[in-house]
Amino acid sequence: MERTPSDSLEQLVHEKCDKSAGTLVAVDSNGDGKLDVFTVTDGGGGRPLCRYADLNRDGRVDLYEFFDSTGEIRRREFVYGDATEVDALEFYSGGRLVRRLYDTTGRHRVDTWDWFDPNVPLNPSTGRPVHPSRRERDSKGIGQVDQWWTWAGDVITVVSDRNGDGRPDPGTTVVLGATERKEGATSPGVADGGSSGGDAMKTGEGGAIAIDASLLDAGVTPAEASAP
Ligand SMILES: [Ca+2]
Ligand SMILES: [Ca+2]
Ligand SMILES: [Ca+2]
Repeated sequence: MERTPSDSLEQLVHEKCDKSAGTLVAVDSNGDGKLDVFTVTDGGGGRPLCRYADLNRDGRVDLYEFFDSTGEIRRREFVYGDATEVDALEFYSGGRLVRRLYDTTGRHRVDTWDWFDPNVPLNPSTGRPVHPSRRERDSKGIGQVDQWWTWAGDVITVVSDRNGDGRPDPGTTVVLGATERKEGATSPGVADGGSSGGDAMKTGEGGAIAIDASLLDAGVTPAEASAP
């Protein structure tokens, strides 16, 4: 289960979006007089190659998008806060999100790996999966996976490695479910793509396992910059 930096897929490495590859088209998407969405096209047919944008208008690029030969999205990189490093990296297949790497703690290494099932319906308003189908986490940031999350509908089961051998241990199962939510619990939406953190988790017989509920949603903010 250990992840090694030699596996390039597992690194949060920025891919170049360079205007020398084609023609740069800049747009002021919000009309404030400042250009904020920059698209590199192939120059010939105008097919987009990549795009970068400053979504929160702080003068720093926070989103990069890359397109395949058919013009579908194939990769997104997210840069949060004041960081210059990539915080999250998404991979798409046929325009659908299939895989995500996430540095949730700012350690500049992946600590959360998400897989998305292409058969799960998308959220119609965002066009994104409502949740991953599977997740592994290195919750301690020590380079070893110690949590395994699986989704069945919006019920999430998390098992953990408590003794450090890299395998889930009996008695660590935590179920984060829809049931208490339907009965009027405190964290609506948390398990199905909402953005709130909260405490919807039910601790199983194991107890004392730190599950970061803020990670329950499909995660990274979708790109307003999908506009041209
Ligand atoms: Ca602008
Ligand atoms: Ca920004
Ligand atoms: Ca174990």
